[in-house]
Amino acid sequence: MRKCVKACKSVFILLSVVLPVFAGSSTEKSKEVADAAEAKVVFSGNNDPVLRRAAFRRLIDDPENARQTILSGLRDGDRVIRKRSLFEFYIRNGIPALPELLKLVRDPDPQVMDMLLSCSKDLKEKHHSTLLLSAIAKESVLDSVRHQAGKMVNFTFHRDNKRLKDNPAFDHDLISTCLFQLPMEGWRFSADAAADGHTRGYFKKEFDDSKWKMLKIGTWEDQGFDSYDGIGWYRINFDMPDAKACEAVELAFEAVDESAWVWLNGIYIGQHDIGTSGWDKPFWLDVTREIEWGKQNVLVVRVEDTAHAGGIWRPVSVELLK
Ligand SMILES: [Ca+2]
Repeated sequence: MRKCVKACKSVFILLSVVLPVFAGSSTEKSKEVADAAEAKVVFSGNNDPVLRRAAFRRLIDDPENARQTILSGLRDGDRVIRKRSLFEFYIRNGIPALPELLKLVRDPDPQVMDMLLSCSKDLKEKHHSTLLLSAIAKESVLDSVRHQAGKMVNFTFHRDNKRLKDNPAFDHDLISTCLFQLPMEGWRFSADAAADGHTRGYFKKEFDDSKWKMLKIGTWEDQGFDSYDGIGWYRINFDMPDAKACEAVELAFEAVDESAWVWLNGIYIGQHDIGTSGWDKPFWLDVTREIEWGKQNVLVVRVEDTAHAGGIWRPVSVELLK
């Protein structure tokens, strides 16, 4: 238990910042419950929330009553008691708390969910953390919490994609020759409201997208996803001709509303992630090493839209630089 308390110190520091309410206002502090027997009666039968919280505090300090009080506190009608119970339960049980934590993912109170998200981040076993965050991302009744949890589920893709024109060692003039524009239709698409598609391997070359919807280049609002803000994944296969002489190959995106993360043939290429202002800005990603000449290539784009229209709404091309 001492180990666990130590391990959870960071959570405690965090929670002591976000939880001043439970330290008790001066009014609450003045209402203390003298002994455990009285506290039990108050906790189970009194309607005054201040008195009940005082009784709850008294009981969780009592070794004989702590465990049962915390367990029942996890389902208490008072959100302050639920929140504190969640914290105490996690502090006292560590990873074995996971099954109980999973039962709380549909709690309607934002502060309880903030606490649960904090606990998720602190779980030492990565796959436990992923499990809990995925459950929150899927099941929370609060939109913002679902979104936040989804973002936290191990999304670590980032790459500084250096274009040839920005390489100081390359001092020739480059001419961009559009090799070809990718099809305007026939993109496979899946909304990803839980924002956990990356944990399902949506970016993998061999991923089976045959059940995904078929979308055209254009906003997803115009194609059956009216008012959808969040993550959406696009996949398309395209054939490359046999190798042509060139200095570099780039993917040219005329506009994605509003952020994009890109994989080619299962390899992470780079991102266009400058926030809402990115919705109409063109961007280019070098794929000289990843493109497969004379073969079918698989392009995957994860799009995040936070407001208004969203999606790959302007053409995408493969460009050769000479
Ligand atoms: Ca938008």
